[in-house]
Amino acid sequence: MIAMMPEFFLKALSQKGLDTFYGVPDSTLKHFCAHLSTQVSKKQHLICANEGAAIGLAIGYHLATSKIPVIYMQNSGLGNCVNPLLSLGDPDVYGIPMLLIIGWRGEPGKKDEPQHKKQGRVTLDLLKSMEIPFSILDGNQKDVSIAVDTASDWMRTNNAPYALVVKKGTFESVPPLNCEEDAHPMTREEAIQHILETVADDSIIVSTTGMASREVFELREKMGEGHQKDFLTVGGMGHCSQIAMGLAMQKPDKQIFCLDGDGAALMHMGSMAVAGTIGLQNFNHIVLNNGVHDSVGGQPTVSRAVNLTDIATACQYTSLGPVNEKESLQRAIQSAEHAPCSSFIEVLVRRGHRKNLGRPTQSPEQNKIAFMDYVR
Ligand SMILES: Cc1ncc(C[n+]2csc(CCOP(=O)(O)OP(=O)(O)O)c2C)c(N)n1
Repeated sequence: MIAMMPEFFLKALSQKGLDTFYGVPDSTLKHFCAHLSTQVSKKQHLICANEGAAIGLAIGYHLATSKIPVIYMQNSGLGNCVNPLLSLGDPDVYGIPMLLIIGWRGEPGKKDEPQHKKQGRVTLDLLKSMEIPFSILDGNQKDVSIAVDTASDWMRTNNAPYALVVKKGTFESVPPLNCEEDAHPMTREEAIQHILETVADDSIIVSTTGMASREVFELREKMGEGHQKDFLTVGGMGHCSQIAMGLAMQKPDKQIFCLDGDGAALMHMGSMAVAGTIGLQNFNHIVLNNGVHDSVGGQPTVSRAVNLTDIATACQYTSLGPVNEKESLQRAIQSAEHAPCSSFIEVLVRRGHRKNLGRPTQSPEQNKIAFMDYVR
């Protein structure tokens, strides 16, 4: 398959007046996202908390300017925006023209991870049932220009959304994002290793979507341990704290540790308010804050500009951080185990991951069965 330069696509869009972007990053779109971050001003490109929020911002933009916004996402994010698309953007309601750029993970016939299979298989049908017309993009520049023209005409005539579904490998690589380096001593993987080594032996781990869960899996292998104490939240980004809380409510005698990402925690931050106020002595929420969406290309989140620890305190958690090195992390974990209510540890870590990081060799179903056996 030929790949196209992100620059070509950006130009094709801007020739149609499509020059303002909202979205949540995705690995299929990471080269396009990197290009946006360097070529488009901050006023015209915002990385959003979740895909539904991106639709909201896009609607506000259209109301203010009459122009057509662009929203990018991974196909797993479609679920987050079904409601605002159908109950606001749809021509049966307000009729808001907007262009969705959707990275197609799990395309049928292509090898991908279990969490992407069904989502990939139903992506086009999902759009069809939502009555959102679409074109499929690969790196063929001629087809891309035609698709952008078709989308633009359709959105303007019908005042309604149109989608471009982007295949893996569509974009030529561009240099990775050059974020300012920070000096925190631990990587996310090192922090996870310290956590696994410090928590009481019978503790339960619920880890977030992306590299963190892959690291938990590989670390257990390295430590010669089984995987039965870990629930890997391979999909459902942003919901791992609620899975952990659901477990904590039913298993008061076990300490539950949620290993969250900053992007994931921000994605559904309302859950922190519920988890904090409910006050569970065995619920421990750890956010591994690297300031970026490391798993899909390192695009920045706003987590270093807000104070997650203060937010947690305001949500009634016992906050035991922030910490950024082994000893203070270990001390915080020990205090968390004795805290009378929900506890929160923000761990500031360096961005990045091992290049040879593998993927779980157990299926999600095997993970679930072993985990449920253990929890019982
Ligand atoms: C709803 C949804 N949107 C987007 C994605 C793609 N995605 C997978 S991991 C990830 C980044 C997670 O960032 P963070 O929680 O900060 O963890 P990090 O990768 O930095 O460890 C994204 C955006 C997804 N899986 N689900």
